[in-house]
Amino acid sequence: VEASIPENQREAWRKHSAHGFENKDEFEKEAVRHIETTLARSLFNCDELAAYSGTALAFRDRLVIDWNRTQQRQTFADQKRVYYLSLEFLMGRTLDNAMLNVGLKDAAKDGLTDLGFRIEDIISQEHDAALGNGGLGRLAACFLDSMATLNYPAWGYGLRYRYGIFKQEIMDGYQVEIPDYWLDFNPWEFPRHDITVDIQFYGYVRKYQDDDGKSHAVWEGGEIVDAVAYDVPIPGYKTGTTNNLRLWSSKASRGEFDFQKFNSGEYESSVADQQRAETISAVLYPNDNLERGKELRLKQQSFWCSASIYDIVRRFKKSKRSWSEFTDQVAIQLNDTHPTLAIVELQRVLVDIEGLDWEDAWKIVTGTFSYTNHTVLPEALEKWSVPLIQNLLPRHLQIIYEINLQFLQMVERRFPQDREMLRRVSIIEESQPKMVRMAYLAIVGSHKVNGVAELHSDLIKTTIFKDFVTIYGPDKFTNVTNGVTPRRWLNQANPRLSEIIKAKLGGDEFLSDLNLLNQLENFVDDKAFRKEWAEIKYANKVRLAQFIMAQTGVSVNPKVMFDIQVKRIHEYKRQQLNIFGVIHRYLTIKNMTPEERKTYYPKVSIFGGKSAPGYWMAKNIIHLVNSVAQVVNNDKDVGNLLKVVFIEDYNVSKAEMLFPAADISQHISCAGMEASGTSQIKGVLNAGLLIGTCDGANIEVAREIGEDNIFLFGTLAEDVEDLRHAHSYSQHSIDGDLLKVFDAINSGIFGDRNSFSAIVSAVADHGDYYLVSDDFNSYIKTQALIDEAYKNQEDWITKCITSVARMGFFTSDRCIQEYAESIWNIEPLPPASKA
Ligand code: HBZ
Repeated sequence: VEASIPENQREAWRKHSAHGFENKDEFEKEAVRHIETTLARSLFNCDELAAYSGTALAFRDRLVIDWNRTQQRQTFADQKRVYYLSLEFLMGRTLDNAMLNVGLKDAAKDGLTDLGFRIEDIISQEHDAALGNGGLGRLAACFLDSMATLNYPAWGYGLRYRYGIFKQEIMDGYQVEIPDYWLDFNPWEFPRHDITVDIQFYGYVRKYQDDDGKSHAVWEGGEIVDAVAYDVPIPGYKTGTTNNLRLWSSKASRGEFDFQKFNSGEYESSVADQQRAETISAVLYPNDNLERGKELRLKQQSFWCSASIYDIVRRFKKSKRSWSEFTDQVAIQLNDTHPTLAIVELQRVLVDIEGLDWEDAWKIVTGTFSYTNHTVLPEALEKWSVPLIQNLLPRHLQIIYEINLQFLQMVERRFPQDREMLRRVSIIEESQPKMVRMAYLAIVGSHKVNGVAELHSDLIKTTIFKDFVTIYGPDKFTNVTNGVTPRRWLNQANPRLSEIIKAKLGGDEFLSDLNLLNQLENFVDDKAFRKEWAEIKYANKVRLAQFIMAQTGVSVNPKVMFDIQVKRIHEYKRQQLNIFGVIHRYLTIKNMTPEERKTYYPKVSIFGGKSAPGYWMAKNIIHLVNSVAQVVNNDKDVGNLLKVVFIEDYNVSKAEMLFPAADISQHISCAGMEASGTSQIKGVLNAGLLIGTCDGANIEVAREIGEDNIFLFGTLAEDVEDLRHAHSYSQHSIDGDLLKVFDAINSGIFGDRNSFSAIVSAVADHGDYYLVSDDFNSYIKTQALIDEAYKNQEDWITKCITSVARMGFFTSDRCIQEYAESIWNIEPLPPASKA
C-alpha cells in the first residue's frame, strides 16, 4: 500500500498516521479531546449526551483506522466482492457493538467511571438507527455483522432515510405515530460529497442505427437528481475487517437548481424543486408485508438501484478487466424484490452504455444476481403498474418487455403446448392496467432464489413459484434458514449470561463459533452454574420490571412468569390469539374463589410492536390489548395473578432488554404464513422457552433443541387450505371458551363493544382467515402445560440450558457461510496482521 507514496514523503506519513487508543488512559484522553474540541463543550458541564458523543467519536476513530485498512486491502486484493442490496437496515445502536467488536469495552467502562459516568447510562443515550420495519431489515443488519466477522469482502447498499420507522406513542390506548428524525448527531456516518451520481427520471427513449446498422437506444430528457454517498463502518468481531455500508441520500442536482429562476425572484419555485429531489430519501415506508404501488416508493427503489449499480460498475471498471470477468468479481444479493430494478439497470448499463450484445449482457446479469424471498403473502408481493414505470423509467420498461419476450420464447420452446403456462409465468400480468410482477422478474434475472426457512423454501416451490421450478428445475431454488448475530443478541443484550458461558467454556470463542455452545450440556447438572443462571434471568426481569414501572406505572412482580410477544403487529402473527388467551385467563381468575386463586399461576403478559399506520385492524388489536390491560391491572380480584403490559415503541434496543427477561416468548403465526421469524431465536438464545406454531423456523428450532423443550401447538400448514375452505362453506363451530371471550368483549367490560367488533367478527363472521378459532383450544391447553411446567423450576432451567446449548445452528455466521459457498462463490480475505 505504501508503495504508492513517494519515497521521500513516506516517513512523514508513517510517523503521523493515526492508530487510535489501546487502553483506558488513551481512551480518556481521546474522549476528553473530542468533548472539548470536536464538540466545543466545556468540561465543567459535560452531561451524559456529551459524554456519549465523546465516547462515540473516540471509538469512531478506532473503527475508521480498521475501515481504511480493510478497504485498501480489499482494493489491492481485487477478489470477488458481494453487494447486499436492501431497502432496510435496522441497525439499532452502534456504540456498544463497536466497543465489543473492537474489544475495548472494559477500557471504556473504566475510563468513563474515572470521568464520573456509568457506561450503561452512556450507552443508552444513543438513538436507534431504525432504517427498517422488522425482521427483513434486522436480518440485513445481522448479515452485515456476520460478513465482517467472517472477513468477507462485502458491502451493503441502502437508502439514507432522513426519517426512520416512526416512533410509537400510546395515547388513550391507541397507537400514535411520531416522526423519527434521527440525524441530529450521528457520528457513525461519513458523507462522501465527492461520490455523487446523477440519477435520471422521466424523459423518453430515442432509437437510432449506427453506421454498421446496429440499433441503439438513448434515454433522454426528464430530470436529474443527485445521489450522494454516506458511508457507515461495519466492524467485525475480533478481526481487523471493517466493511462498508453505503447509504444514498437524494439531493437536487447541481444543474437542477435553477439560478435563472432564483435570480429573477422565483425563489419559492426554485427551492420547491430542490425539496422535491430531497423527498426521495426522506422517509422509510412503514409497511411490512404490504405493497401499495406509490410512485415515490418506485422512485426510491430506482434511485437506489441506479446509484448502487453505477458504483459497482465503476469499481469493476477500475480493475481494467474484461466484461466476461464480471461475475468472477461481483455477486449481488437482492433482499426481497425491492431492489429488482437493479437487474434491469445493469442490463441497461451493459447494453446501452457499454455497448455489449444483449445475450452477453444477460449472461453477466443472471450470473451476478440472486434473490431472497421473505414472504408468500399475496398482498406483499410487489407489482408495479406498467403506466407508472413507462412514465418514470421509459427505457427500463422496454428492457423489462425484452427480458419477458426472451423468457417466454424460451418457455414456449420447452413447453410448446402450454399457453396457460405462458400466461401464468409472464413477467407482465395482463390486467387493467398491466402490472410488472417483480418476483418473477427477480427469478428470471437471478441464478439462485432462496427462502428463509425450510418450510418456507418448500412452500414457495410448491405454490407461488411452482411453474418456475418446472421451467428451471429444482436446483435454482434453495434454502438458507435465517439466523441472528450472537454478538448483539447474546453478548451485548445479555452480558451476564454471556459471562458465565465464557467462564464455563473457558473463553469467548463461542461468540464466533456458536456450535461450541453445545458444551454447555455438560454443565446442566452443575448446581452453582444453575443457580447463577437463574439469578441472571431474575436480574434481567428486575431490570425490565423497573422499566415497566417507569414507563407505564404498572407494578409487576419479577418472581412470576414473564410471557412476551414482541414483533410487528399483524393479523397473521396473531396477537389477537394471544389477547383472547389473556382474556380467557382473566375470566378464569374472575370465576375462582379466593381460595382457588391462592394456588393459581401468576403471570405477566407483555406485548409490544408497531402497526403500519394505515393498517386499521392491527391498530384495533393494539387498542384492545391496552383496554384489556387497563381493566385487568386495576381489578382487585386479580391482584398480582395477571398483569398485562404493552411496551410502547418496540425497537431493537428494547428487544435487547426484553428477550433476556422473557421466561417464554410467543411465535404463534398461522401456519405457512411466517416465512421464518427470527425473534424466536433471540428468545431461546437468551434462556427463554417458546410457545409456537409449526411455522417458519420454529420447526427447525424444535428439531435442534428437541421437541421436549418447546411448546408447539396448532394447525399444520398442509391443513390450512382445507380449513379455510370449510369455514367458507359451513358456519364453522367456535370453541366454547372462545365464545365466552367474545361475550366478554361484546358485553363492553373492556370499553365500548363497537370498538372491537371488527376483531371479533373477523373470526366469528368473516371466515376466520387466520384460523384463530381452529387453534384457540390447543393454544389454551398448551398455555396450561406451560403454567404447570413453570412450577417445576428445576426442570424449567434444565430445558433452558439444554436449549441454549443446542442453538448453534441459528447464528447468522452459518447463514453467511451458506450464502458465500452455495450462492455467491466468494472467499474471505482475512486482515494482514491480526488473525
Ligand atoms: O422477514 C420478514 C418475514 O415476515 C419474517 O418471517 C422473516 O423472518 C424476516 C427475515 O427473513 N419480512 C419482513 O420483515 N418484511 C418487511 O419488513 C417488509 C418491508 C417492506 C415491504 C415488504 C415487507 O415492502
